[in-house]
Amino acid sequence: SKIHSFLQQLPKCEHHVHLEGCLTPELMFSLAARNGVTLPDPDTRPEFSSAEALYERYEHFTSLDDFLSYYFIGMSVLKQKDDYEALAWEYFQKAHADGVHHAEVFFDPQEHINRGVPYETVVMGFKAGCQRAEREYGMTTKLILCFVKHLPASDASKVFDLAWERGDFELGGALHGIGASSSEVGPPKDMFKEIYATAHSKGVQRTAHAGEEGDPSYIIAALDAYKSQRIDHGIRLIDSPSLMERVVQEEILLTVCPVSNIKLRCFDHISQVPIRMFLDAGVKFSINSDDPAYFGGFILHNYCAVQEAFGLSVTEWRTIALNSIQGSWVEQDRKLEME
Ligand code: ES4
Ligand code: ZN
Repeated sequence: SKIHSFLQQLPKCEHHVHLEGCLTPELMFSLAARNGVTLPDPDTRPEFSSAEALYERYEHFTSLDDFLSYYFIGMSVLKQKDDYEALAWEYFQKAHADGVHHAEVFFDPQEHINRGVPYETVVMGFKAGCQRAEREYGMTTKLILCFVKHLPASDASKVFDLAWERGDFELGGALHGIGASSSEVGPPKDMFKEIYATAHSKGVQRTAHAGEEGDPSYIIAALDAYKSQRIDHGIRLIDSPSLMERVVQEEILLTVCPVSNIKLRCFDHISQVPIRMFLDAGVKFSINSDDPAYFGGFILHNYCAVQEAFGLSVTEWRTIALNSIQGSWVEQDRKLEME
């Protein structure tokens, strides 16, 4: 349709996609076979009997933690540098087809390290995928190291120190920032406070998942304890008008993932995602895919779902696209090129 092609052509930036969340059941089964990784037994877990059965199960996530239990099993098939490169490359091909010009992508090194995959293997593989996208598509890419809240903060510290000592956060290094993700309600809201303070003092860019399932106090913790420059999700801002005002004043970018919010039951329908409210209040946000292989669609699917529910004007779409360019962690020249 006409609007679909307008949204496809609009130069888009993606700020919230987990590379491990791009692992399709097809690639999962093929890597499991190749690497000799045992997935759950189909006799006791029938959803692991085929790609079709997994897709069917993905239609019925009950919560963030229910989804995460599949996400962390899925990524256990990743072993070799080539696996990481192939996964990233699959994502970039889809993103390019959807009209993404610049992508900032998350990955969870702690999980891979705990399974015995060296940090270097993970980063080198993902980086090779990024470089191929830059070479073949002229896309710009940034890798964001994500800490996971269900594992000890001391593990996260070790990964940060290792990355820092390798020079990965330096200009021209593999990494461009840090994030925090996985379970929200449960772990302490400020569990990575020391790491974020160190990152801040070293000039490392900072974002954090907050206000997805958790109340606005999680967003306050990300802003105050982490000095986070962006908030990933942030949808529970709808419960605190004063905090929403602060986010507007401080020009914090929210990376919103509408389809993810429906699949993980944060809202019943896309029309309840506060797109209209954020536009009217002047909250800056980008629209993103989160875990596209698990939620049934990449970034353009999210743009189209928002259009179907809200019927935004061309001007409003240009504002969203412009805010997402300006909120990107990329050089000024590149921003001007995309505008
Ligand atoms: C995630 Cl949707 C979501 N929320 C929090 N952490 C995550 N990791 C991967 N997807
Ligand atoms: Zn996420």
